[in-house]
Amino acid sequence: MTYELAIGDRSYSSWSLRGWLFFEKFGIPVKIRTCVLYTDEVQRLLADFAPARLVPAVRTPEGEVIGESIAILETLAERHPGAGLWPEDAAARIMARYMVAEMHAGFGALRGDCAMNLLKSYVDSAPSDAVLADLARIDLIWARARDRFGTDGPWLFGRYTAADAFFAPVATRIATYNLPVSAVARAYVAAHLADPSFRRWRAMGQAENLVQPSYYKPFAERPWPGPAPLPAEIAEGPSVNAACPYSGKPVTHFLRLDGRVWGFCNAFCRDKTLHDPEAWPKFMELLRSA
Ligand SMILES: N[C@@H](CCC(=O)N[C@@H](CS)C(=O)NCC(=O)O)C(=O)O
Repeated sequence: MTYELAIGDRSYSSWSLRGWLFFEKFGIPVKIRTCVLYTDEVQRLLADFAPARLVPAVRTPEGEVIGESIAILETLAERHPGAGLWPEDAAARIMARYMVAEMHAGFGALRGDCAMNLLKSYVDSAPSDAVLADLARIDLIWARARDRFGTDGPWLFGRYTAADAFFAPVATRIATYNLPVSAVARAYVAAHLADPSFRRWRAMGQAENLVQPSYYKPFAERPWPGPAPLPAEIAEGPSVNAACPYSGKPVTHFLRLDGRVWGFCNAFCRDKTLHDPEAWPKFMELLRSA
């Protein structure tokens, strides 16, 4: 038995991203269960996580259910004290908890006006004064954490902590809505976009290929502001490899990269790789060794 984590669409569900990062970044094994937001799937999935009414929701190996991302974080931190979800330093931990709580309760204008959408990036999103005020506050608390505790790494407290997981969807909003922030904040946003775990999440969202019209805005678009993926395309077999790099099962779905064809055991594994090959260590190992 392991943890189970209920999430929504990876391209749009900012709270699901936070919940997933708690497991992914801190090496806690988890089984992911997905639903499509704004469909019957949400309540069908959450029936197994009663009384949770939103994603993310977690079921512990013993069967206890946790909703609310901040409660999920505190429970994981208590149960996995060596995983490093919070900073080791007591003063840094106070600041991290403060920032996470403020994020959980606040920044309503930014969250409301700039819904997370990892499939789009805009030239100019004409932010309101309320959004600009949220950004000024975010800039201030990010700078305070970075100046005081974050000098030995790219993250708020140096190494990656749960506070970074909490602000990951804010970083994506700043990037995709091209919002004005300081140079220090821009560097922190770039660290999120380049993070391999985040890149895997985004590639899986692209593979899900779901459209939630209310998350699309009528602004001029620009290319994705994060690292450009290696150029792969869907192809026909046969492939260099007979076994899927992820499952070891026989290959049935194919892509072309570097002039060669590579196989996977299902469409989702092919497509998540297609969208960002470099984000997948097992695939890159195969590519380099073949
Ligand atoms: N306060 C919650 C927010 C969770 C939340 O708003 N989840 C959204 C998706 S990002 C949801 O479940 N929406 C489904 C619905 O409203 O039916 C948390 O911290 O986890």
